[in-house]
Amino acid sequence: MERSISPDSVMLLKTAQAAGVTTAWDRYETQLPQCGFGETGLCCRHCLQGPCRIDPFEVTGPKNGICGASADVMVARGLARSVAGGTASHSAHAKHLAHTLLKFSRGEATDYGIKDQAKFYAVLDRVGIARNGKSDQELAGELAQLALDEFSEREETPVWLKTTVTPGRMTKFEELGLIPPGLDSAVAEVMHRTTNGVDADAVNILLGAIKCAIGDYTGMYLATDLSDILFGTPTPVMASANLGTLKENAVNIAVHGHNPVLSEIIVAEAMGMEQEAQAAGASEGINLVGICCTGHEVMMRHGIPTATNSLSQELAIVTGALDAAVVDYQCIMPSLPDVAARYHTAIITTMPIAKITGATHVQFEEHNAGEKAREILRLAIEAFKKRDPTRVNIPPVTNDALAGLSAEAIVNVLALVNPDDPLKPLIDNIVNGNILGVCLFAGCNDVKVTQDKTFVELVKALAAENVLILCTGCAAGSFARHGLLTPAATQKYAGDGLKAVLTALGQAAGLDGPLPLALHTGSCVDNTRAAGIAVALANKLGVDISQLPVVATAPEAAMEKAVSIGTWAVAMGLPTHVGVVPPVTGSPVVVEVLTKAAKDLLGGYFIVEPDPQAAVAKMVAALKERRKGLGI
Ligand code: NFS
Ligand code: SF4
Repeated sequence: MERSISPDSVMLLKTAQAAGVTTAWDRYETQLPQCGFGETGLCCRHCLQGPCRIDPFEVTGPKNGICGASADVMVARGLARSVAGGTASHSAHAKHLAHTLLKFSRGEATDYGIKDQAKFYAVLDRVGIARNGKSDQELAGELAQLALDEFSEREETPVWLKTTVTPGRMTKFEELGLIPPGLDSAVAEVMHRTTNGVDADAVNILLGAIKCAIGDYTGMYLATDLSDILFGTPTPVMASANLGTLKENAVNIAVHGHNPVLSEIIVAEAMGMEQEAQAAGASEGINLVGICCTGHEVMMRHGIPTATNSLSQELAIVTGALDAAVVDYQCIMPSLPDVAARYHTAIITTMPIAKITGATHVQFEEHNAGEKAREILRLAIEAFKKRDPTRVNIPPVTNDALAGLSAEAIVNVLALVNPDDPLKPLIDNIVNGNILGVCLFAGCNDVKVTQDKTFVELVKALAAENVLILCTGCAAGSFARHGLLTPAATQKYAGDGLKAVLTALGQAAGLDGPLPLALHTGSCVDNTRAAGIAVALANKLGVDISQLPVVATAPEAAMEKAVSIGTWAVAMGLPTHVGVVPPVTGSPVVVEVLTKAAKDLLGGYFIVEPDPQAAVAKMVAALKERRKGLGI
């Protein structure tokens, strides 16, 4: 199998091989063949009597675990725990922002502030905090406290859930008992009910997983709100992508991970340290680039280039030009210090819960954020001095990438066409068929499939069918690397109807050409921005999200976070495609519930389809079915 179709990855994989550097792709090969029990979800280690495994064919091997768990129960429990893992990650990210806001309100985090007052007030209004002449600092404290209350068990529906979904969804969630008891409680409940001897009904376990995923949605919405308040709501910005954004004559620093609490301060402090970098011999000063979602956070807000994605993060080091990778948490390969040991790159961990043996740890805290950021930047400059120029091998590949299309930014562009009723142009074009429907691209790259191949094939085919594309996280990174976040891509690949709409919007926005083929709406936690647009459309039309011609896809999903997002997309009522088969095929009941019964229950359901052409056909059919339901 081809490892990647991303030209910079392809080139650096050869470099890595020649240098004897091992990457995720090599390690994947050492794992083959992967265990069939695990692949089908039929292994369990939830108690010390295990590991237990079940014969997927139930021929000669065991039909049950030692405790009696059936294949259906084992698979459902495993999937539920993945959802809990994803939810815990997003929720921790959200909680971190709430703590930052709280510290700001107490005057303990002076490097932070309210960057976007309009969004701050809009969120206060939405969550029901009256301003009553209180200072922003006081209000920030109240908002942070309300946010933190969302995490613990309480009797009320989480505020960020009930104020952000359609009335129809809320009724549905209430009827089905799917209101999470609190965001951390939702995770704890899944861990409890999936331990030995608790929930032994696969359907009930899956409902528990869906409830937890709705908690995941809630935490993600909260995270995006607080990020926008603290760091600004993104507006359209021209940036660039690929590993060619590293510069030979600069101190190259990658911010990598997820939370803008750290990366925003690094961005702010880097400006003041240009001279130090130049004094060290870097004529172009400091060059910041992003990897993974923290990269998208700073790309959306500052136009910082996105260098690469999770799967190919090691290759940034293999350029020989990366002086430091500053990481916070999530999707950071434990292998980074091993690869870096072959070069001069400093791997700098910053979070107490995310240290890596062999890395340099600089504990980052909000109360001395600026000082710590400068310390980190100095480590990068020191590392630059050790760079071996003969090993620098930056692939000559860069692409333009328009980013910054938050929900607010999209509405602002639409308002240029119709100031009184911004959503109307979008609705009109969906009704008249210029736009067949909307597809949200999300999720990771996965070493099991050729990097970017499914992403690129799907987006081109869907755009040709006049599907409006939104994208986030590694999906957006993939499109950026292939020049698909550009007006030129719209000219080349969009169907006539979609092209006309994107051109009209591009002109209204004062662009030279159309809006990009895919609208970059943010990092993975920002998937709720797309949900927000869908909710606004549904509310305006007086229907539920489950009736809208909107689908989601994670064609190369890898992480637990992608599983929890996919699950809440289904809960929100979206047909949700996954291109990598999740470990559920060992259970006929789980497969049936996720791909069929969910449709009757929630309107959303999973479409598992590794073949890109077949996946496009299924997503287009789902959009057409929805259009028919609406009579358009
Ligand atoms: Ni999302 Fe962002 Fe990427 Fe996957 Fe990881 S970086 S949070 S989980 S790999 S899309
Ligand atoms: Fe085996 Fe049951 Fe223990 Fe899982 S919980 S390891 S199936 S005995």
